[in-house]
Amino acid sequence: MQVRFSYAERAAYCKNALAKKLFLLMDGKKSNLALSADVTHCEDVLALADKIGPEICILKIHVDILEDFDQTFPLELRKLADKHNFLIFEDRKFADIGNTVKLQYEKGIYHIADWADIINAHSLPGSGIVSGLMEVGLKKQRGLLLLAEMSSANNLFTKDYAMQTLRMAEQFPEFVIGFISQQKLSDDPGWIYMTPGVQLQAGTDVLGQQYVTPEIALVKHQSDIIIVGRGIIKAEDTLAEARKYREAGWKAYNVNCAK
Ligand code: S5P
Repeated sequence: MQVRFSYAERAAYCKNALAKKLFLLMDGKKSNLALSADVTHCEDVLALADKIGPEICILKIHVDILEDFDQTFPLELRKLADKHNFLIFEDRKFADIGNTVKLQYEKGIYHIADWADIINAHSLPGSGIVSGLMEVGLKKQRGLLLLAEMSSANNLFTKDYAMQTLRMAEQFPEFVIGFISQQKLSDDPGWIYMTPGVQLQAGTDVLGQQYVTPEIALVKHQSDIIIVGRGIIKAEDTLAEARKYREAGWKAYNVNCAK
């Protein structure tokens, strides 16, 4: 089995300050769990953030599914992120030309750049998408993930697309922190891989989502962070369930970690 550097060691390879911070946060907090808080009211996101916050390294949201978004929401979320020491990831999946994504990131109702530590984007439109987002995010010390693969059935991603996405990321190491992917893509220890489509039992949902277990994602596929949504938020006891995922994630990380 391939031995890997610890998260703490990998911090030294990051060219982006936020990526470094995330690796050290994961190491210090002993968590490689990201919660996907896919609920549609602000108070429900905030309640999850307060309850599950101590267990996670990242809280991921879709701000555009909130029915009652107002400008106090990001401020409240930031307070909880500081209180519990996690990063905020807006799963916006930008996918347009550089000039448009720049506006979508900075302007509109949400002002995503003002509060999201991490955002993600498709590489499909070409490197202008990264340049556009970087014009806004770099000075605010934000980080970008590129989608190299997706978890959904019958998706159009290919191995070649993932490799070209990696090549694109390599052009912007000061802003791109890693990938949304199902597996590790490169031997450079500075990239962070986040894998969605994770539940304690492998399976599918009725709309084509495909789940692997934390062990498959982190040991077999050498990813770094498990992103878990309904596996936790639909549980009767969300905190107890989050703890199970956190434990499973940390145990899986330690299987092939060098330290
Ligand atoms: O390939 C992907 C990429 C993402 S970011 N597959 C995904 O499922 N996601 C997101 O992860 C998706 O938008 C959702 O917010 C979360 C998975 O949620 P779950 O409830 O299926 O765990």
